Amino acid sequence: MTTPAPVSADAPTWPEEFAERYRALGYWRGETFGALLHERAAAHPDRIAVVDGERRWTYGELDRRADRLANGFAARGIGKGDRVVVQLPNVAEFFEVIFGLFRIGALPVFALPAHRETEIRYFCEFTEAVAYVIPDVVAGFDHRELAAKVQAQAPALRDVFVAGEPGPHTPLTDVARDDFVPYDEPEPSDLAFLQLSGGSTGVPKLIPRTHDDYIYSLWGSNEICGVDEDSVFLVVLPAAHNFPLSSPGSLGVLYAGGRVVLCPQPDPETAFPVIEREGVTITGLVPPLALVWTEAGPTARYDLSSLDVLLVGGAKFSEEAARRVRPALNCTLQQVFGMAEGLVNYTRLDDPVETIVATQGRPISAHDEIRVVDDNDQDLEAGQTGHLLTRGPYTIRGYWRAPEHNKRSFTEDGFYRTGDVVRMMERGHLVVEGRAKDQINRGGEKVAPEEVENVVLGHPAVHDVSVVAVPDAYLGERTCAYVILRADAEPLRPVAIKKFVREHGLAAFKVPDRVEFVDAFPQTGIGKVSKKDLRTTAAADQ
Ligand code: OOB
Repeated sequence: MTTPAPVSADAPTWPEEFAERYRALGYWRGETFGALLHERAAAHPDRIAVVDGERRWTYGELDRRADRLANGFAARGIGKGDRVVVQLPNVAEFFEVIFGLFRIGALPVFALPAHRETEIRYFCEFTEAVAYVIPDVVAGFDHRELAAKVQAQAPALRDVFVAGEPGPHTPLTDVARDDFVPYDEPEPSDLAFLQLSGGSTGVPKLIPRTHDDYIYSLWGSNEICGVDEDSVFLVVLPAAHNFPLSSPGSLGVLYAGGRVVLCPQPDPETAFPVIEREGVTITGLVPPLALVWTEAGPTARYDLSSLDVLLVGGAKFSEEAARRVRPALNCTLQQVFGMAEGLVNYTRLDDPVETIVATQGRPISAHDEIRVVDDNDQDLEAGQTGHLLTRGPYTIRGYWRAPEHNKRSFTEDGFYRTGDVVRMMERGHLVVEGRAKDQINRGGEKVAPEEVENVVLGHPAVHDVSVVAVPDAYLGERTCAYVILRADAEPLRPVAIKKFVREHGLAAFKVPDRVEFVDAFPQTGIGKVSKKDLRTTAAADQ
């Protein structure tokens, strides 16, 4: 039995003996994000770091921009440990903002572009964020209006910074300043940011990652994915998500001194010309997009020959689809099975084809501890299917400010209960067989049924609701809400429920794809709603 992780006010962390071990092994190198950008910029100031359309920032320029924002943030009283919600699309400003915050030890909270009022208000209130960084208008949605609404409700939120036309808020360009403003620098063992969990409960959980642990996952990934200073990485998925950020992602590529190219939209019509123009060598996609790309590849009018490695993950990639990648795009497929809580598995570039197409890879680290257990936490024999538990040098020991939830999500000796059901092959590769957590994986976008149910229950005509996954050929899963109306309610059309959820301010990917009205739910032996039976009905009724 190991000593329990020390519990800080905000989150449990690694017990000292583990921290010492990870340092002694050379995994935790004592680096911080702020300092490493300085070093890269000093070593190769003129090399291109970030490309966004016509904008090309060298390492020197990115470093100067991050410095100027760090000064500006500090001048506005933002400091070490303060939370700042960052919700930017795939634009260059994303990098100057996060490195500016890293430098002063303030913690970006990585919201996704799809998040709306409900999620953003929760992030701002729960983290007591002091600032919120937004674009102006994206795809017709005005983030400045959303920010104004949220600011009226979140007392700690002093500043809204806008990359673009500021409206009533502060333009990011006004924040930057050349004169040095003193600030406290973070330690490598300090928190660097808060990521979001896909979640299986009513509200998303926040994932506290340190400089030490995250940087290890970056260079560990770089070695496995063949990333070096010649790599050109295309950010296709939302930049703030853990997969395009760190597996090996934009931050891995910046660590290696390579080039990050931002893609505004993920479709082949947008991405393929960028691949040709910028000589992109590596990128990462969720399975539905990988399907679209492999269909478009053979007849593409663009030269995709620079593309070496295509990472696919976030949800299960079918073996059938995986086999199509090389013939269609003439590159090596690398499956990635990761989670923002930590553990990331990759198939290796030199694995046999059968391993690449039929498994979801093996862990980054020899010190990622993997257990596959039954319902009673008993270890299973190799090759048997069970619950995946993990502990290691870049897997968190607890969510941020969630002590009750942590008791359920972690074992006493610090293993994270992933909620994934897996089988381990010889040589340690994992096959994802399913999921035990109540979460819907909509093409890599995670939906917590409980969160959607809570919103639908607020509709005046609704008596009860249960949200389940329906299998889908394209997204893997879609959502279906079974609704029981109140006895005295007028009949409703499905669209009324969808509209209600959207207007409540949930991200569009959480709006139920299907709504079915029923008189009662199937029940389990002890009278609980049987989601299993609902899933079977939903799948049969398609
Ligand atoms: C990535 O991170 P999250 O935090 O959005 O979601 C994690 C969950 C996993 O627990 C698993 O349920 C599912 O997403 N998942 C996969 C998968 N990759 C992720 N399920 C089956 N096959 C796969 N290849 O999704 C994420 C983080 C870093 C790298 C890649 C993905």
